[in-house]
Amino acid sequence: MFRLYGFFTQNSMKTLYVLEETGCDYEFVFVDLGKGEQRSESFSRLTPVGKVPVLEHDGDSLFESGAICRYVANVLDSPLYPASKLQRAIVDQWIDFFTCHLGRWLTKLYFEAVIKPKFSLGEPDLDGIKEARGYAGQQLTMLDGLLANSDWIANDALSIADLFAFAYVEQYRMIDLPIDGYENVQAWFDRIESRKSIASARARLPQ
Ligand SMILES: N[C@@H](CCC(=O)N[C@@H](CS)C(=O)NCC(=O)O)C(=O)O
Repeated sequence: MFRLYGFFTQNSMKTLYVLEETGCDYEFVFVDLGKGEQRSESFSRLTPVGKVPVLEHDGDSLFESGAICRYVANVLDSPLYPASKLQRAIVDQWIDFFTCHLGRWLTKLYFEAVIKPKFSLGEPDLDGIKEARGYAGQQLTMLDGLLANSDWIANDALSIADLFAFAYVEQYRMIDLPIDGYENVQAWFDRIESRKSIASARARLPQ
């Protein structure tokens, strides 16, 4: 059985969404970053980097949300990570894109709007916020164009790339960046959010 260690932020949510979507059996352990639980001795034994998410499986442990999502889908032979080499590379390309670009900017905005005030981490970085809003807007426009031609991000099928991207885009509600102006992104977002897996994953978090 899988055991996932995570928090309520985007990197953990990606992995929770993938686990739920596969329908597999797994245990979720909430690691409270606000209490510094990621620095505990027991957690440090699982990962050298002191960050969530971490997946334990068959006595081994893995960190990095992308590696975890791919591993889970791979082990379960899930169509969320297609077997075709090209289709797989297309899923990977979008995962990398979201990590390095749109997800990066949305996460910067989330950090400034939610994490900094919640954990008293200092004054807002106004230049950084302006830059992140600019790039996020450009990339949401690109994504809107892509989703005009397909319901899903890669290969015309739901994949880990959609769940990965969804975990970044859902931050829009907390960062004052409405997505209703991006009609196709909004429709894609609603399509994913209405899946049972999303509600089940969210229900795993402490309420
Ligand atoms: N690239 C990593 C990022 C992991 C990460 O930054 N996790 C944050 C929460 S979203 C964390 O554990 N922070 C706690 C810390 O750095 O002490 C991934 O995708 O898993």
